[in-house]
Amino acid sequence: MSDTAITTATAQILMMLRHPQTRPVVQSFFDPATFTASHVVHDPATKEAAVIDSVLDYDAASGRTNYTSAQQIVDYVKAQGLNVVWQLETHAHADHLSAAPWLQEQLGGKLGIGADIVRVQEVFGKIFNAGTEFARDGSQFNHLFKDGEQFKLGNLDCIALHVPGHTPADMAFVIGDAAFIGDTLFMPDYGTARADFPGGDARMLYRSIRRLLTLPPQTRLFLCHDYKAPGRDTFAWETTVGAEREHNIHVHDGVDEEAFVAMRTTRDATLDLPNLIMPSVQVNIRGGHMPEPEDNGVSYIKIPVNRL
Ligand SMILES: N[C@@H](CCC(=O)N[C@@H](CS)C(=O)NCC(=O)O)C(=O)O
Ligand SMILES: [Fe+2]
Repeated sequence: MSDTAITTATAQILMMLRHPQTRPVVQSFFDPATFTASHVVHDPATKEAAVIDSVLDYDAASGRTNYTSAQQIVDYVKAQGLNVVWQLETHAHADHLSAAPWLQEQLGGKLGIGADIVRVQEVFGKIFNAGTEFARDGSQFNHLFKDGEQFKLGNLDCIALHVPGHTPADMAFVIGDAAFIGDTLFMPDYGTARADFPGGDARMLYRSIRRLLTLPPQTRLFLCHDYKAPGRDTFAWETTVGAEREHNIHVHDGVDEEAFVAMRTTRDATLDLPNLIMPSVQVNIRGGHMPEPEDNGVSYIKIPVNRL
């Protein structure tokens, strides 16, 4: 992983902090069914916006989708008069379906994800025994981000960082002084993401997290999930680098790699798989599209028996 990318992100954030009027505006939407926080971030000067980690509601018993959560994003974007230029995924989520294709129809924006999604497609393509019609080249997305790639949101400087560990393809998107870090760190009192999904790696996760924690301490961090830590009554999805370095129960300053890996591996062995892992993975590796309909016009979600 390149340290130049982090140095560039740090310099950009420091510049942003000197000019607070150029700080992005962030509105988050929390889905209590999957504990997912989606974010809409925009440049107040130009109204260019990105939607990050949207949720398509899915009822597992009936196999039915609906757009209640995604509609809240559409309503907000329209009320604010925003111009959506990106639909970003921090990773191929294993716990909720992405609403990106539907949101693209409603609002526009290019669909972007980390370049290593091809590795995730390879792993899950095998697990779900997908046919040759399932391309494992990331072509379901409009843009594949590389580590250290710079881009703009209106006047705001942005940089994409590869932060693997939870999955091989996780990205963090630094937009002005705000970093959307997906499933790496959670709130300081809850800790970190699991690293036991196929292709996950606790050691890699530790290194990605330590890399994120070299961003300036004031950097605003926006998380993808919150499960409420014991003793906390409300959901929360925003913190700072400084707060994580001081208080994160799994990786505060001073916790070394071996201690983290031992803790994460032990904890992961106790966790059930997410309720929606089967539909989520099959849909999200296809850029949020359902598997190809069969000859009766219906799409089916598979369940591999005794495999995961
Ligand atoms: N009960 C939740 C669990 C979801 C889950 O496993 N979340 C992942 C992120 S996709 C995680 O990292 N959890 C960390 C942990 O609980 O330690 C569900 O069924 O959706
Ligand atoms: Fe996740």
